[in-house]
Amino acid sequence: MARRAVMTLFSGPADPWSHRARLVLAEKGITIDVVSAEVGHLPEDLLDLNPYHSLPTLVDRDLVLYDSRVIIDYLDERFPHPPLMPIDPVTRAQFRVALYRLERDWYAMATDIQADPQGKTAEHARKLLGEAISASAEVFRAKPFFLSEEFSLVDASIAPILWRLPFYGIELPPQAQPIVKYMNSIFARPAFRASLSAIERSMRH
Ligand SMILES: N[C@@H](CCC(=O)N[C@@H](CS)C(=O)NCC(=O)O)C(=O)O
Repeated sequence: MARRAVMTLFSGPADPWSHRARLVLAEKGITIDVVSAEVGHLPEDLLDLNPYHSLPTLVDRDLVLYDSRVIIDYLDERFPHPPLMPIDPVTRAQFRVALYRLERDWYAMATDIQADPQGKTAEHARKLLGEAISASAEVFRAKPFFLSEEFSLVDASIAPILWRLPFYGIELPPQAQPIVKYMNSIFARPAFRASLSAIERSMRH
C-alpha cells in the first residue's frame, strides 16, 4: 500500500461495524483520514493487506488492522484519553462479555437485516433484534451509560445499532422507555453527530 502520512480508516458509510470505529474516533477527538469504501470495491492495495476484504480496516503506517473490535481496542490503547474501558478487572471483564454478546447477537442480526432487507432471514432477524433490545431495557435505567457513569466502548457499540432502528423497520414497545431516554442522550452528543456519514444522517429525521 502507498505509504499514507496519517492514519486511515477505510469505512463503510452505512455499516454499523464501521460506525462504531468512527464513533470511538470522534469521542476521543482524533482526526484521521476516513475513506468511505464499499465491500466488493475496496482499493486494490487494501485487498492484499486484509485477507478478509472487510470493513472497517485501519491502516496506521505499517500496521493494518481489521475487525472493528481489534480496531476500537487499539484506538483506546493508542489514544488513552478519555479512557473508554473501566480499570477494575471485574468490570472490564463484564464489559468484554457485553461487547461479545453485542457482536454475536445485535450486530449479527443487524448484518442479516442489511444484507437483504426484504428476505426471510432479515424478517426473522428484525423480530429477534427488536425483542433482544426491548428485553435489555431495564439495564439502561440505572446509569446514564451502559452500567457506568462514563461513555465506554460498549456504548460506542450499542449506539450504531439503536441509531438504525427506524432504518431497519424496528419499533420499540412502550416498556422500552429507558432505552429511548438513553438513545436521546447518546444521539445528542457532539461526538455522535460527528461520527455520522451522510447516509447515516438520512436514517433518522
Ligand atoms: N467482525 C467484523 C465484521 C465486519 C463486517 O461484516 N463488515 C462488512 C461491511 S458491511 C464486510 O466487510 N463484509 C464483507 C466481508 O466480511 O466479506 C468487524 O467487526 O469488523
